[in-house]
Amino acid sequence: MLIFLQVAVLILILVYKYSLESTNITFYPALRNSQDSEMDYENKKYETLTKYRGQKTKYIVYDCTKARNTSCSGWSDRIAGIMTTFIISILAKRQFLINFDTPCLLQDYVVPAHYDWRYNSSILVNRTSSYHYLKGRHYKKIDKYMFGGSDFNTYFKHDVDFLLMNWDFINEFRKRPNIAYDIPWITKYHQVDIYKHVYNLLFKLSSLSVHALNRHYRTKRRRNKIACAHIRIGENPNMPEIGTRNRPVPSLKVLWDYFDSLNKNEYDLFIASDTDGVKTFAKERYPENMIDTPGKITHIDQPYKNDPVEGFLKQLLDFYILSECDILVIPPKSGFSMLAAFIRNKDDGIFCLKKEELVPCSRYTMTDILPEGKFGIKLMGKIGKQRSTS
Ligand SMILES: Nc1nc2c(ncn2[C@@H]2O[C@H](COP(=O)(O)OP(=O)(O)O)[C@@H](O)[C@H]2O)c(=O)[nH]1
Ligand SMILES: [Mg+2]
Repeated sequence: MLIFLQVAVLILILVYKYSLESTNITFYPALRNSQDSEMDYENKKYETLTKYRGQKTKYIVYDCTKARNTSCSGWSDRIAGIMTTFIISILAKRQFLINFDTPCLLQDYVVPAHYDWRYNSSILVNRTSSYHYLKGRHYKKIDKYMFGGSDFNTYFKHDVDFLLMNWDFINEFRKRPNIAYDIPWITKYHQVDIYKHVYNLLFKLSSLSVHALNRHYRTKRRRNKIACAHIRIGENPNMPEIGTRNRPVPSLKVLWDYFDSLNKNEYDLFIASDTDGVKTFAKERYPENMIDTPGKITHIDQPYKNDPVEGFLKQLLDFYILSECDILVIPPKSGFSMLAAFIRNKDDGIFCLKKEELVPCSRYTMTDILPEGKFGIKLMGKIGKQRSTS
């Protein structure tokens, strides 16, 4: 029994070490001097890693919990907030954790892939803590620490600092003084590759989600390829969002014309939408080819009469299916499918739905073609006002 345990622990350590080394992204800041040889640098990296791991008794926690009774917004807001919090934790040299239990516990649906981010309230014993609401325009409370180079630990004064954010700032972090020393990978990689890498470093589907994806998607596939579109209409009877920003209602004629032109023996079709009507129309038009996910369309942050847990699984399945499509059409001003495109394995095969046009784009050009939203040009509400950024 003892030998079995020792072998299991050894395997776990090797897997963890391999997962850290096999990632191009350095977890912890490696303090490189210009005179350092590659070898000095590698040694320093190793020392830094060991030192921080041993000393990290302070924490930065992405916090989206029922207990705070505040809105965390939709899936891509949450992942953008997690990414920003992850970067802040590295700059503040603190351990990064996620506390996410609304509308359900995150780890029931996605589990740690290569880094254990699960928060447990036992860390609060004998530690001080505070909560920082930094959603939307409230990020301005810490912009001098994020981009101006001030030391985060003069703002985060407690042992455990909980934060809620929902915007992406990768392109802004690049402008921070010394960022090339603090987090070299931020200066080297494209925003979309950083998302893909960090997302896969943090998350993989839980067995519950894998089971659901197999049952409702993989076993339903009939053809070699799949063409998908995400259609986000905004305020509508399925999702009566409060205070949502205006979304241009896209003309879907170009989409249906394009789907009409695809070889139906070659392609399955999938429409993810916040609106039943769009999906019903597609099912009637392509009855043999359409795939769907079960459950009611629901905003995970504003479920109204719907079951939020069912709604959470539905949007997660929609998100993962969108991330696997051979062809993916994304709408303007929605982070949901843009994030799915960030983490997809193919760079091309994307179309940006812009006004009356389907503009061919790629993982690397889509944020230029559809710049408005949390991953690009942010739509500012007034600070202090509870404006939803759902
Ligand atoms: N099931 C499902 N839910 C969606 C879809 N589009 C939006 N939603 C819901 O609306 C939320 C909006 O999320 P978010 O990722 O913030 O995208 P954005 O508000 O469009 O930028 C998601 O978390 C879902 O709850 C969709 O295609 N399918
Ligand atoms: Mg949103």
